[in-house]
Amino acid sequence: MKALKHISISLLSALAAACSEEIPVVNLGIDDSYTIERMTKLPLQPALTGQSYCWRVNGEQVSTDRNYVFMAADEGTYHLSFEIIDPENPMRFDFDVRVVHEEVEYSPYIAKVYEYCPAPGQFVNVMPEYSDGDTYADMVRKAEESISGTNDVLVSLGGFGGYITFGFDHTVINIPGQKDFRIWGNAFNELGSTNGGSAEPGIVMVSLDTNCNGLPDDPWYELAGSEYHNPLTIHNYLITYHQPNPNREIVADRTGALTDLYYIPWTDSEGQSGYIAKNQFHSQDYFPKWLDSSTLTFSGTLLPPNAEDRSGGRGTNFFLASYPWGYADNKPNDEADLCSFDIAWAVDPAGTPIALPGIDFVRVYTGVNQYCGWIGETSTEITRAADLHIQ
Ligand SMILES: [Ca+2]
Ligand SMILES: [Ca+2]
Ligand SMILES: [Ca+2]
Repeated sequence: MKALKHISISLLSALAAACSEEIPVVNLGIDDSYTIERMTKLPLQPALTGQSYCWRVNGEQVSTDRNYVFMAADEGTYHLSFEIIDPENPMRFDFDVRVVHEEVEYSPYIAKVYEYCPAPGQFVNVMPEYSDGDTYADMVRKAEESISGTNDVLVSLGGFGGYITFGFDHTVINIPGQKDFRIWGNAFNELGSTNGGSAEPGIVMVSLDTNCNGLPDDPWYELAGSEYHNPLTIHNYLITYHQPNPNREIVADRTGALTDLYYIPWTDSEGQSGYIAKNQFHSQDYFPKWLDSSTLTFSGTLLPPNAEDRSGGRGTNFFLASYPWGYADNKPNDEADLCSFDIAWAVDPAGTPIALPGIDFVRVYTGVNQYCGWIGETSTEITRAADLHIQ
């Protein structure tokens, strides 16, 4: 009995010794192979550390960070390698990722609206419509009903800074050398013009769900459009709108088109101040009614004014010129290429281009702070967006 027990223990020890030669003591935390659907993220987080790192896909270096998120637009098998460069413990690990077609077909159009935060404006509380008792969540849902799929209902972002954040049912892959997604608005060219008439340019920002939690809480990057380096463009601009003062004197302009000139006051980071007036065409409240704060602050890149008063200063005929490229609600929808965006235009807050493999979230905000007489404040509108890589 005693001898038998001794033999068993020796056998176990021998087995354990044999196993330890084949299985590494510390697990790298990366599998030998993966299968994922196209246009989804595979977060790879090795458990081992070293001096520096190198990730390769099919032999081409793609990252030197410790963690890497793999994604691909095309189906097929991809050969990945991860290398730890270290004088003490260097290592290299090769593995395959099989990218397959999605089980449930993707939609190219907006699947979800995450945020709807318009600045005050003449179409706020109307597009989408606010009903008594609506909460912020109700307004986000209404915005989503307006612009998701092919619903094509205008959502207004109000004056400068007002924004909307949306996403798709998959990750939009940044295909090199190609535009990646398109946004529809309601810009149009004045008869006989090819460069605008009613262009209300909105800045477009993108974000990758780096922490893979499904929420837009990751770094944001501006897509640098044609005016990004224009010396008249103001970066890190900030504006604060104030609730109307109930004791203000109601003053109309001499045409009667503007019924309340000193309706919503604003102040900005340039030391300027002004008002969003109320006009006779839109008599509802212009400050978002689901908010109970007394002020509303937005920041971002301020584009130079694009409006020209062609009525000789009477404020009755404004021409809103379109910028060459890179803005939403800036070119007519039938100019598909100029309504489309390349993720490769992304820059970090210092203006340095950043290479994003793909994006999960898009944010659009009104990019000008401009008041145009009887047509009111300039506000970006959108109706739809699509991933150009899903046919
Ligand atoms: Ca691209
Ligand atoms: Ca996130
Ligand atoms: Ca518009």
